[in-house]
Amino acid sequence: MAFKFQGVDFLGFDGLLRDDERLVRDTARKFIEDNLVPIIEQCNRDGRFPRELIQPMGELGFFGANLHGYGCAGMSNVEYGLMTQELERGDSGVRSFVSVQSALVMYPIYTFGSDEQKDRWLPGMAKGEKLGCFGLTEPDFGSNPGGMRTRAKKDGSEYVLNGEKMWITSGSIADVAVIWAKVDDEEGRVRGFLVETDRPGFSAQDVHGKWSLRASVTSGLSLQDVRVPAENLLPKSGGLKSPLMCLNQARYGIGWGAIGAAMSCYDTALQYAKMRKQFRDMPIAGHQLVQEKLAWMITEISKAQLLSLQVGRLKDAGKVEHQHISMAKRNNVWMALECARMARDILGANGIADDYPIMRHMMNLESVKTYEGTHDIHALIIGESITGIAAF
Ligand code: TGC
Ligand code: FAD
Repeated sequence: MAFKFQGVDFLGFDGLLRDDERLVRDTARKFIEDNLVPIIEQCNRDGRFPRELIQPMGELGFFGANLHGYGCAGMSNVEYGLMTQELERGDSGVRSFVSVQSALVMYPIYTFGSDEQKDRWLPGMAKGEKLGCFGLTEPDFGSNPGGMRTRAKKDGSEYVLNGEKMWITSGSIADVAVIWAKVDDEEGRVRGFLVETDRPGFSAQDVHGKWSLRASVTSGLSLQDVRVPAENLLPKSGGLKSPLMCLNQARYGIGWGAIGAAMSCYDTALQYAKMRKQFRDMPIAGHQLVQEKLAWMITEISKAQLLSLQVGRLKDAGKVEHQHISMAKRNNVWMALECARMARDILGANGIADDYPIMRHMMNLESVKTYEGTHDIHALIIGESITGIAAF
């Protein structure tokens, strides 16, 4: 028996938001409540991504939401973050899908692409008619993408791509893959390529047996002598900095998204604790140790909200640094995972059942802690920014 979400605002956070920001948040909240919450537990059981939500999410402007033109909603970064918060309150896998489509595929086309590439892909992607994936990680290179082995070799008016990418969200459902490869003729400089997924030599195999992000498609990609016209190179991409710029966009959304997952766990635990009675016919919410857990959760959620809002305001002002985003991603995902574990504990045995969303969030957050830079890699990014010494 799941509870209806009551909203989480201890410090008057809503008062820090503008009307349009609250409107975006409330629209996304209602969409998730009406469309995802009723089906997500079954999707999770079945290991099924709810594709039926792609079109309505496109109609609401959820894809490429903080980009301008090409049919995108042109939201501010704070609005975009509040939207990802609500998506992840529903499920990290659905937020992942939107993050990849928006931050990891539309953003690089928008930022590094030619006018032709933008015209060809962005309007359809904004509507959800065309889907994308982002291939950076390889079987032997996760935290250290600079070691990648995928190669692109110029051959007349074409590039020939060879390599393997691993753990790629939306890999087998994408129409286009943004593939990061070292270019032989440019002394191994990393550049981005748009690879249509129906090209000969391209294949995607789904990863099965995941205990996390079960409502999200995760695939391995294989590129064997895949030929793309030279116009498929993202012309303004150059160096590892380019994919890392895309990661900043996605990590920013994850920082907010994790707050959503934490809110879902906290709100469930609070409502349960007020209802469940043990000893002296008293709700467990009346026991000091349970209150301490709830107090920890609401404190950490409130701090995370303020952190993400400040990072969002800096981003909207063009003043954000990638280490600020690392702090939000690292702290908020850790905080959400701790909330999930405490909330699970408060629900006792009921906490392990999918009648409640907690265990699903907990399992999802294990992936979120690892992808887009692990918790420890983000500690090293912050460490480098304050010491000037790279310790990777
Ligand atoms: P390093 O030498 O430090 O940097 C290379 C160049 O890039 C610059 N730079 C950045 N620029 C923009 N944003 C950032 N975040 C940047 N970080 C570094 C840097 O200044 C340098 O510029 P230049 O001009 O000197 O060339 O590179 P490194 O090889 O030492 O690696 C640094 C490190 C470890 C931080 C980086 O490789 C890293 O972030 N590793 C983690 C990998 C990762 O996050 N992968 C994510 C894959 S995608 C994914 O997980 C999708 S999940 C689905 C979903 O989002 O829901
Ligand atoms: P590793 O890099 O092998 O790290 C293993 C452990 O070693 C970690 O604890 C890490 O913190 C630690 N470690 C590594 N280096 C250091 C160091 N220098 N100092 C201290 N500790 C270190 N990638 C994509 O490109 N596109 C996607 O769409 C995508 N989607 C994903 C979806 C899911 C569900 C998952 C799980 C992953 C996805 N990824 C994707 C891959 C993800 O980005 C990588 O898993 C992540 O970057 C970590 O790489 P790794 O798994 O190889 O771990």
